[in-house]
Amino acid sequence: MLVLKTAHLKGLDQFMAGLRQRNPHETEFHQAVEEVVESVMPWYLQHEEYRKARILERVVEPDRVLSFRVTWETDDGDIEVNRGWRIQFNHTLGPYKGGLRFHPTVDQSVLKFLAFEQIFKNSLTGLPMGGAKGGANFEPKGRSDREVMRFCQSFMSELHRHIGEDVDIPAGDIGVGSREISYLFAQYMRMQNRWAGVITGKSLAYGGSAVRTEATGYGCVYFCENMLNHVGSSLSGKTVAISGSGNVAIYAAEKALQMGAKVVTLSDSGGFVFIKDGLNEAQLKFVRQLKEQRRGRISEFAERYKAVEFHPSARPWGVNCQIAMPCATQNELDAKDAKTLCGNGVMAVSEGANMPLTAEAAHLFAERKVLHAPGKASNAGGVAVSGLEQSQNSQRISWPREEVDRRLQTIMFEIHQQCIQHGAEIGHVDYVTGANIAGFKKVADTMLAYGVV
Ligand code: NDP
Ligand code: 2IT
Repeated sequence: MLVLKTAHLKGLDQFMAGLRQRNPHETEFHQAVEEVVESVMPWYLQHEEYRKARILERVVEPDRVLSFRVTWETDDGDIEVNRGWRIQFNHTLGPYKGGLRFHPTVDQSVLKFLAFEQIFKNSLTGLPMGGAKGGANFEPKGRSDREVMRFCQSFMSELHRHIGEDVDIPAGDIGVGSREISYLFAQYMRMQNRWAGVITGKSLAYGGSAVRTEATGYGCVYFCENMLNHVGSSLSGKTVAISGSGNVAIYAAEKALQMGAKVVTLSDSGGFVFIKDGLNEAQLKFVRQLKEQRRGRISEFAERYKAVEFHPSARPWGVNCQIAMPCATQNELDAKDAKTLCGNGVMAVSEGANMPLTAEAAHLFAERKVLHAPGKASNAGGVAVSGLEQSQNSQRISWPREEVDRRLQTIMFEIHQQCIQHGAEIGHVDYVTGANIAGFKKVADTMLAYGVV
């Protein structure tokens, strides 16, 4: 585990005090920065060239923060006003790239944390992509398709002037799936009068990539399998607790089943379901239709199957499992949950969501030497296949499913190798440190090469 010496702690404290002062109230952003900086500080302080160039100070300052009003009309003719953002954080390694999130909890702090994480995640994929994120404090739940369409059209009426296939390429995230991507893309074409590979996560019919829908969940499972293989184990026969039941959770569950694991939980903001005998194919199909087509609640899954228990207003981390995959949202697994999981003998935690662990939970897993993959490594499969979608769009071709899946597996394997290279300790791999240093180093070296910009 990472042990910080006095000089490192002093450096970290000073740095974080300045960051907090410059960005008051942005607690999620502080948390994401601190996780990266505490990992890289010992290594950073050994490299005078980075210190002299003030790489850390520069990399935590976004290139630009765009904030705009989104006005739209409900089916009843009422006028609604939301706030939209695009944070173009860092384009050192390529055009800005990152998803859009529509959720009532979205604010500047949440999007800055996500865009900051995205810089290093995208760096780890090895593809030429900078870091960005955007979204709105819009609640799509309970809205009709037409309301969501009008919201997306209004959102894109402003966003279109800030993005482009070689400038900034958004994609989906929480609350932004295939329906929203289609509305957003159509409005971009209408405003610009041209087709461009300016959004990823498109449907196959109009330029999407095979496996993009599945990529984040599949990638999270591939990464977990790499961690387990490295210690002479595998997912086959293991009990897995998954949170969430959206895009990432569903395809993590599907791949885990294919690899012979037993998936015992799924959840949504209403609670979690416990599937004692393990999720089967028919049940997974039911959940997929429930969530993707009917936009229903996970409690309806328990209503349909007698053997499935619903636990309202609770999180799944109390169940017995060897593997945990948090795939819902940030800070959804705290120190108490981490203790419970350790008490139940958890071996590995593979993050499908972005920053799903509180800092205390992450520290606890590090102390107990649990294999813990941070999202910037284990959920990078989604943006990686987005990068592959861009490549296919540029060439005006579509690769077959097998080809994209093979490339995804290779990318996840190579991210795992980079984590080992920078995070190996005697008898253990610190994946958080490994991912942070590997992701950071490439950005820092390129910033040095660019000079003072
Ligand atoms: P979806 O909108 O498809 O699903 C989100 C899931 O998380 C739903 O089950 C939702 O429940 C639950 N959830 C969301 N917010 C909360 C909350 N505040 N409390 C409890 N449950 C919540 O999103 P995705 O599956 O795409 O995203 C899930 C996570 O994965 C996010 O952290 C995202 O940033 C990350 N991610 C996504 C990628 C992608 O390609 N989509 C790529 C990499 C990371 P409910 O429906 O009740 O709100
Ligand atoms: O958090 C993420 O990596 C995503 N939401 C996917 C971003 C993308 O551009 O595909």
